[in-house]
Amino acid sequence: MDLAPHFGDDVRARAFAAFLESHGGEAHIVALQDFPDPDAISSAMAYRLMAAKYDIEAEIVYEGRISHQENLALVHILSLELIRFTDSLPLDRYDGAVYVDNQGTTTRLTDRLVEQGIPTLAIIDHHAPQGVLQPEFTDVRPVGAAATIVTDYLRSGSVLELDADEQSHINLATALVHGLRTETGGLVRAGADELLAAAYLSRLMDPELLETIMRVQRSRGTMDVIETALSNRLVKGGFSLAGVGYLRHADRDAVPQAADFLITEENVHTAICYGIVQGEGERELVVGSVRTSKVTLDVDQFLKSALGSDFRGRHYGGGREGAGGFEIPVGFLEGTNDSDHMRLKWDTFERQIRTKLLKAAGLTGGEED
Ligand SMILES: [Mn+2]
Repeated sequence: MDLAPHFGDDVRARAFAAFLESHGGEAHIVALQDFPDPDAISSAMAYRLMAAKYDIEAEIVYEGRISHQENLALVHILSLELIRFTDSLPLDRYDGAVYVDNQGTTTRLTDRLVEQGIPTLAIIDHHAPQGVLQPEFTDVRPVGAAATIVTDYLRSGSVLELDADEQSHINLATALVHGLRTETGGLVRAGADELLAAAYLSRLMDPELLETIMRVQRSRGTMDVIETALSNRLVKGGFSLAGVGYLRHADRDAVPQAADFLITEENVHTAICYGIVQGEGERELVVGSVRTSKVTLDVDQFLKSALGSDFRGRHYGGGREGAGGFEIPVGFLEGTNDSDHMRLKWDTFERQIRTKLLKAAGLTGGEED
């Protein structure tokens, strides 16, 4: 575990300010992962506000869906402008692309932006280095949240001084605290860097606003997915594996929520939940979420070695400390309504995923039967 502090880095903050200055007056696209979470959303907000200082117009774009009720609340309550990508959005209007809380591997926008020849300007992220894009400015720190990094820029005052009388600054500070909280299990898994960032933001955030964002209940669909995960789970050697079958695109975020719930069981240190999400049109994707409390388990390595990569060498999964996820395209097998065929398809994916995960976990025997 890396114990050196990563918050309070004035050198990086000044480098970020210099980067923005050299791009003054431009239009930037801030590409978020396909299913943006509060860490990504709040960090992108911070980029937008800081960039505005240099007359840079930053638009926050994502291609998937915002499905978690709390995330929707965040967007609505703070009336954030997030753009959902559709083919009618002309990408050539942007001078450059910025990736926040991701390194281009978890957004479908990457390929589109590269194809359009949009230069990769910056990566600000806290996941393990992916090395796919070569940006002009990189700040990848092994901290608990992307919000930690952007808060460090704000703290340094190199770009902009936050003002407690400015509503947009209060909203940003509140959103960043929400990002820090959700990314660290309510600060329970927060490192010193996250706590320093939260302490800095506490002077500006609005607790009532944060409570409003958090006071959102789970949908029926999410409860159903959690119920399925509970009844289907296989507990073995501290691992809890649960396949939940098919789920609607809108319920996609129920998968990490189910994993969050499964890890609360006695003697379980690692919970993995997965299902097949049926997207718009006929797209189908196996999505999975991992949560672990086992400090010696490197989730990123675990998923990469368990699930491997596609023909282009892109890993199906990855992660950070304590959490991770994976996405596997169903590909040629997608798009059928025949119930026998659908059951067979699920059984095949379920068996393959479970076998690979148990093998990587060192729990040989693969299947329970
Ligand atoms: Mn994050």
